[in-house]
Amino acid sequence: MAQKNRKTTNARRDNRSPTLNGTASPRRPVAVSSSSPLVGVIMGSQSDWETMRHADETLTQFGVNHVCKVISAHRSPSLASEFASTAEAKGFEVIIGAAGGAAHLAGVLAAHTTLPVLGVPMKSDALNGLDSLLSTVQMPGGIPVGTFAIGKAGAVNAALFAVAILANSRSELRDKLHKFREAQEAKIRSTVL
Ligand code: RP5
Repeated sequence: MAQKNRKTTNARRDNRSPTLNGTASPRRPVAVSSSSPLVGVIMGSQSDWETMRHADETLTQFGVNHVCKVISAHRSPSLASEFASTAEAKGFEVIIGAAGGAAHLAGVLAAHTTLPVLGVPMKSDALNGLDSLLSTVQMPGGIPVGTFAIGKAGAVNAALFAVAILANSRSELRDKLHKFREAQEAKIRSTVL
């Protein structure tokens, strides 16, 4: 089952997540065989949870064991370094880093690990997330961060991308991804205005 730090878990308003066909259902146990979390969903502040809960819900929908944590590259730099530098040894395979404003979190995490790091820029008050996007995407050559869209779409897609990475070596996840796409298309085809 997905593990959460207490603070983030307490922030959850709704423990129901969308299913592959888009309807709500109660949270269910993860199905992907792994006793330790495979994906770390790291965000710079508790205030990012309202956006990043969509990554959490998407990973839960696919049954991927993951953790959600608040770690700030600026306010808790040694924690960021410690998490990223020990993640591979702990069995993590993908890290999602989400931050807003001077959004250096994903880049800092990537600097401390060779695991794939996916960056999600938060929509900021001052510049609507353009600051977050540029801070996340403009990495120097040699330290890659796969950067996604600002806000909810980025949170969902980072999670789906993490699933796609994991699916390279897990056929049950590949099947789920195919079903997800089929359900998505069926929903569009059946839409009547
Ligand atoms: C970033 O600063 C966080 O990722 C968040 O998006 C932004 C604002 O943080 P708070 O002031 O709301 O804690 O580090």
